[in-house]
Amino acid sequence: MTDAGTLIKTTCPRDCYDACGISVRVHQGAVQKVMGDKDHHVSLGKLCGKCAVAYNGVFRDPAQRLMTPLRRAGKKGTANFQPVAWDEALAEIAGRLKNILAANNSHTIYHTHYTGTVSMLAGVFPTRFFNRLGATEVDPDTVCNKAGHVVLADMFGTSLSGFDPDQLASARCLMIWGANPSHSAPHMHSGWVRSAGARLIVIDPIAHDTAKMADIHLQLRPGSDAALAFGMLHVIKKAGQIDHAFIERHVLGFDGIVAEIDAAKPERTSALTGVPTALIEQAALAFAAGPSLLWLGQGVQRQPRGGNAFRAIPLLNIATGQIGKPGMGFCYMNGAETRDVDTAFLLGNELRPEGGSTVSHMDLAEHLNDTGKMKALFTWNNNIVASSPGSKAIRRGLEREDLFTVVTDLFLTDTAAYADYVLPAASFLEFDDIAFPYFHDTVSAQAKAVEPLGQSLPNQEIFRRLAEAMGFKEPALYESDASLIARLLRQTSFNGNFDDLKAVGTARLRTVPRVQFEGLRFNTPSGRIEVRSERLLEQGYPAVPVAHADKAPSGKRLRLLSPASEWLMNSSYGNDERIRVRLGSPKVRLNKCDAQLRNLVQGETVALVSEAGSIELTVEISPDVPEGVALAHKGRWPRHSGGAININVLNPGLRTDIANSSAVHGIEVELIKL
Ligand SMILES: Nc1nc2c(c(=O)[nH]1)N[C@H]1C(S)=C(S)[C@@H](COP(=O)(O)OP(=O)(O)OC[C@H]3O[C@@H](n4cnc5c(=O)[nH]c(N)nc54)[C@H](O)[C@@H]3O)O[C@H]1N2
Ligand SMILES: Nc1nc2c(c(=O)[nH]1)N[C@H]1C(S)=C(S)[C@@H](COP(=O)(O)OP(=O)(O)OC[C@H]3O[C@@H](n4cnc5c(=O)[nH]c(N)nc54)[C@H](O)[C@@H]3O)O[C@H]1N2
Ligand SMILES: [Mo]
Repeated sequence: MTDAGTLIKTTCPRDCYDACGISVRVHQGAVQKVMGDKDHHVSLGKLCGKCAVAYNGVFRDPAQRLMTPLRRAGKKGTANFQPVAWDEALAEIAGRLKNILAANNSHTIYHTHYTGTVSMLAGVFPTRFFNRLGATEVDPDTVCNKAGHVVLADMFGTSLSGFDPDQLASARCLMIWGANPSHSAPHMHSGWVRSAGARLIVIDPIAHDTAKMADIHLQLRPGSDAALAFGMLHVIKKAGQIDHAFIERHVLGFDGIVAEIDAAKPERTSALTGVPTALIEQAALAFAAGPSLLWLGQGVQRQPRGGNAFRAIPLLNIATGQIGKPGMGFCYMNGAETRDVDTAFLLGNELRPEGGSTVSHMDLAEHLNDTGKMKALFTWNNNIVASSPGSKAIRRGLEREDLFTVVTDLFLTDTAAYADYVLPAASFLEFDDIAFPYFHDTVSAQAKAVEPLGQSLPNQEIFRRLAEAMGFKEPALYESDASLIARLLRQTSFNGNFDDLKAVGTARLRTVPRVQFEGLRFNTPSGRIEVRSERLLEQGYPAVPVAHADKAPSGKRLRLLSPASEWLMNSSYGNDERIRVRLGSPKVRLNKCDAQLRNLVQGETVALVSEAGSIELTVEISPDVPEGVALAHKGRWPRHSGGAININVLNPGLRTDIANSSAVHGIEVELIKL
């Protein structure tokens, strides 16, 4: 207790590497302030700018939050709703769903969900309900990082067991490839990245703030990563730094790439990537000298050949034997498995009928517009009008009068505006949950600080009640929060119950940093790292990675990159007034040569046009953006962006070579002076 109230420790459950510890000051049942937890090893008492604003702004604002269930009372998309009681809303929704089930059409019920919240219960438990329904799932990872997951799992047996960040103390080089921690992991950027004195190499088309503090920044052309990786392997081979003994024992199919490595001479690599030969050599030798850590970003695999790029980049660890020892390894993401936790029980896959289907987010717009395929749509933890490709076609589909749509969210998003029913979700400050951060191997409590605002309910409770309204009998649909939390926590090495975890907020589960792939056992068919993949070959892909670089855009087109914004969390916070002031008008950032070529000046409005649509943005000339690239960060709310559209109006649903996943950073645009 302090004078001003009680402090409650909890955890930020946004889709972010940092997973900050939070301290909530509560007085007389109301939140007074949401702050960083000073005891937390990442947040160290400070939230990032966007969360500090939004958690003390829109997240607690009854005028912005959904307070009751809503039923549509006007044309779809006009956000004309009437409040309705929970029981009534759930009974009516259940009635509509039962009609579909009675006609044996459960697969025409679709649901989309993603990482609006990444806590375990609110993020995963509702899938039990949809599995029981037999609904078609829009595969969540396809809008984000699936290509990377599929490729790493194929090669190493898992994509979810990366280096332990605490290994940085033993490393002499940290290479960040296609991630922008200064936006997407702000505490890692300001703390961890430079904390141990390791040499920093950043590989990114944009000179973002993390790249600016690097010792070496390789500012390559978008989509040229595989060529760059092979060019670096060439340098490493020439310097005699290939670890043949490691390859002999632990790698399958390395022979298959040797000719490609030999051909990837520095001059050729430089021509393909735009990176000067001297920098390629410096970076390659610094990495090979080791011990080195490689952070594989999600941005780099969001490219048309992102799967191939993700097969090529970790070859640097493989070729130099930098796996399975302290200070070495790569990290895409650390799943709960690095804490020995199996979260699969949360999904309820056993409830799913034989042959239950999934589709990619890249096909969502098409399915939405097909009256035979989709008859009902549920969207939870996901704002498809803002975040998914083909936003114009998505809106057209959502306008269908015959489509039954239910959205659950904290806010009346652009997507929710189309719903037949909107169900108000409680925020993370309002219920207990557990989080497994995807960078550090910790376990964190999300602790209820206050009662849910208005009539809002946690996701898990919404879907329990809907299961009841459906008359479903399976006990798994009704498992309590306490039971789910206990089953997760029990699997970890944390010594205590949920109350004990709440007392500390976040528990660090080891005293000695974990070594990635310790013992060098790989869960692949051969038990080795599989550079050559029979499975991918069977699916029609090259057996081994190739030194590919995308062609530069033709004519006067530019490559559009739309990565994470500093002030938004995907589309979350886009409705917070103070955030909107910080964002200003929607911008496109350009190199001055590209601006001059098009006769454009700072501050003028320009139309960006792709095959999918067009959008008007304000020009900002920036030395951080290389020639040939247009940079416009993701996540604005269409409704608050002038023309009621955001950058995804330009996205035709471009997909990766492998895994049918988003290649949103591969879009080409023309700039038209207005
Ligand atoms: N152009 C472009 N588009 C992109 C990307 C890109 O790089 N460029 N990146 C893609 C990526 S990586 C991702 S992950 C997707 C993310 O896209 P989305 O999944 O849409 O992500 P968010 O906007 O963070 O969250 C969605 C919604 O969840 C809601 N929410 C938060 N907590 C809860 C809760 O407890 N319950 C419920 N019911 N709702 C909640 C939020 O209010 C928000 O409206 O966007 C993709 N879109
Ligand atoms: N502030 C904030 N933080 C976030 C999010 C957010 O929206 N805002 N989103 C969260 C989510 S869902 C995710 S998935 C992560 C994503 O976070 P990151 O892994 O950092 O991914 P992105 O933001 O998509 O892009 C990162 C970088 O990839 C670069 N890039 C694009 N194309 C290429 C290429 O061809 N080669 C190389 N080498 N680099 C390329 C971009 O220039 C960008 O700087 O961030 C999470 N954190
Ligand atoms: Mo993502």
